[in-house]
Amino acid sequence: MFCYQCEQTAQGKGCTVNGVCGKNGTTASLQDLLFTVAKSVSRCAKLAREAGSTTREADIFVMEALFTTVTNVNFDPASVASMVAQGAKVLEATKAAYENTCKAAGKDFLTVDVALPPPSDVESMAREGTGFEISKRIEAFGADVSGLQELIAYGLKGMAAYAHHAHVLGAESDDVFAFTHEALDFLAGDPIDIGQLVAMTLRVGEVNLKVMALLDQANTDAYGHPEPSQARITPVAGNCILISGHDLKDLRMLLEQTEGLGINVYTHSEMLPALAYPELKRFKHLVGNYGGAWQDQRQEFEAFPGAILMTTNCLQKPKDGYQARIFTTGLVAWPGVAHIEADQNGKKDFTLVIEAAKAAPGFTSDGEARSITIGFARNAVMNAAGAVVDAVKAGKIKHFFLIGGCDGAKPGRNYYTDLATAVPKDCVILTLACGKYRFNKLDFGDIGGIPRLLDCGQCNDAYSAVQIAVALSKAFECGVNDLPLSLILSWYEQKAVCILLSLLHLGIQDIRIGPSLPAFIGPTVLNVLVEKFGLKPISSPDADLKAILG
Ligand code: SF4
Ligand code: SF3
Repeated sequence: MFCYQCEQTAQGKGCTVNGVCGKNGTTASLQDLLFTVAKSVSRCAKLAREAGSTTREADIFVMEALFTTVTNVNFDPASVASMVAQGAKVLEATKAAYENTCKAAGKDFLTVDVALPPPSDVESMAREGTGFEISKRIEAFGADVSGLQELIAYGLKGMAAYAHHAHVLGAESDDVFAFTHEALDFLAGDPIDIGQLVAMTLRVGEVNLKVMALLDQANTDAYGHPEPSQARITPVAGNCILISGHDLKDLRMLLEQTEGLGINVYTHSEMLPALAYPELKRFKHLVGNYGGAWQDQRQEFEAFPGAILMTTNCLQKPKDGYQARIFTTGLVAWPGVAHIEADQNGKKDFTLVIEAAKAAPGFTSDGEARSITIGFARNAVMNAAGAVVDAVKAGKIKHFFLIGGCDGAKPGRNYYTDLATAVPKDCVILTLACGKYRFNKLDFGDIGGIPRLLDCGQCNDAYSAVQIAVALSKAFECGVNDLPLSLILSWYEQKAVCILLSLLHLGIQDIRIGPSLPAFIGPTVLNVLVEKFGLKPISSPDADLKAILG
């Protein structure tokens, strides 16, 4: 296997034996095969669309296939292999749709040169997948070209995850499906021109911004605008379910099915922002948040005295102590862990989760009541915009820091806590995604009633942060790059990649990223990012603060 798509890749170079994340060689090869099948499906879908055919099956398959290969989503070889088999059928059907549409119109059609993986067992498929290892393209094209190809691929994977979150809420964009096919078709052609590759990279960022807007709209239409809220972070006595991941619809279904049963529901990691949505927080048995970011789950889940539901990334290898009471749903899977499927209408039956919660001891007593303030997505911040602008004009707020992104296990990630705590008292910190768990339980105080720490939400709520920045730039009649605003981001997986591409597409300069630079970025590409966008690796909190504030 060879995989270097996430920040924790072995020795900062690539996982070659087993993934640091827990992905084994078989699953890695199957994911390489799945990605290759997705490229082939998109190749046909693009042609079929150009010929005038619809490609619904291909649209959904490609989105799900890409999301499946995101870090910490699907570790189950059988599940990935069944998607490959499904992809082979979709490929055949899409190819036929293209040819039949052309024939019906009396037009010539191209013979699409895409290999159909033969129906076979998991091991044979995995062997076939080794032929599509990224290392082969690094050998063929060099670090810069293959790295840019992968940057596009990872951006598309992250974007597919967000598109899928919107899709389950009924929000879709045909333009997004069309672009995904176009970009995968581009990759299938093994492009080597650096200029074309960079241009496509920025287009991924552009389209991803649309996807995040779509998801923002879908979430707020379904559950209302997040509002500043107190989220309890200590336990309440009673049986309990912990729900993790990004999928708010799963949470809503779980809340409906557990209402009145005497089971308390807690959010975990990226589900924390759910506690600020009016249509979710109105459920009284959604009592609060338990635990922190994903990489602490093996200790936290073991200690949690109830059932656990993983709706999306980030999943780690379950420990024996909770393997029987953890459940996956959606595209998340781990071999041997019970998986809750949706029916044809997207409805899920969480009876297994509820039974496991009843069988577990639950919390025997209330913890000391403690809470944190969340819910500063765009609407809430816009409502306070007048006060914020006045505070800046009066010199009470000197600078804004966006400190957010994905978390991970590396020791260098203490930088983000150290930076947040070292930010001067006359500065406001915006945060989002699971990286905030490093510091979101600390008391940052307020500036004239404006909290110094504003939690915008999940990683996809980077869209909210962008809207806030745009609103501030309008209020101050300047460009976003001229605002007293600095972005210091942490990255881990491919959702962070697509968000970074969206920020670059918007022309945002001088972003600092860490804890380390992606292994897939070659030296020439890094130079482009540094020269064109002023992208910088993080250094030390003191040095970075000095450089930012002067
Ligand atoms: Fe390694 Fe990350 Fe790939 Fe997992 S996803 S195999 S940790 S590079
Ligand atoms: Fe975190 Fe996985 Fe990325 Fe949604 S939960 S930000 S790492």
